[in-house]
Amino acid sequence: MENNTTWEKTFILLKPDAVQRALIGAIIARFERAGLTLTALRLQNVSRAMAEKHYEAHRGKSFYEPLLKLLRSGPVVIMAVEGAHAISVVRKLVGATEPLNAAPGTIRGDFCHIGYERSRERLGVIPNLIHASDSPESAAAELALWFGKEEIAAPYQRVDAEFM
Ligand code: IDP
Ligand code: MG
Repeated sequence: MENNTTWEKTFILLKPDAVQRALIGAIIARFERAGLTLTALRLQNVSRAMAEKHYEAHRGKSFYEPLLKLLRSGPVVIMAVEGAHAISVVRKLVGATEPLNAAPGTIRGDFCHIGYERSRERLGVIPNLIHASDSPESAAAELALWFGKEEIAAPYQRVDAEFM
């Protein structure tokens, strides 16, 4: 809606563990509650090619193949949101990568608690419910990867925008 340096657009993906645990509504509510504006939303399955493109930066790591498998183990929910400092606000709400160490009050800290050590004994990757872009560059690339321009809603303003 706004066009200035503090207004950001970012990409969020609810992983199959979030969808299968029926946490979609509870998680989206946190982003709405924080003042972010939802501009695109879709539930879909993920092809191998999309999973590879999305996690290109992790190719070659020990958890890469298990990560792709986890991402493709059921439908995901993808979202575009925008707001003041949206990229860092979303990362703050998501919490640390390892749920065992994610602060209470964050999505990962409230809804999952698995640690790296246990994940190695089980899936080989840490199921942590959600992905969110971590920089302006990754947000732009991930929004373009997952959504066509016509899939992003026309700008609209929240009624409480004045205070956000
Ligand atoms: P992020 O999701 O917090 O941005 P990234 O470092 O981008 O974390 O890693 C992508 C995903 O790969 C994580 O969300 C997690 O599911 C998995 N992952 C990352 N590092 C490890 C690890 O050391 N062991 C197991 N899984 C990992
Ligand atoms: Mg990441």
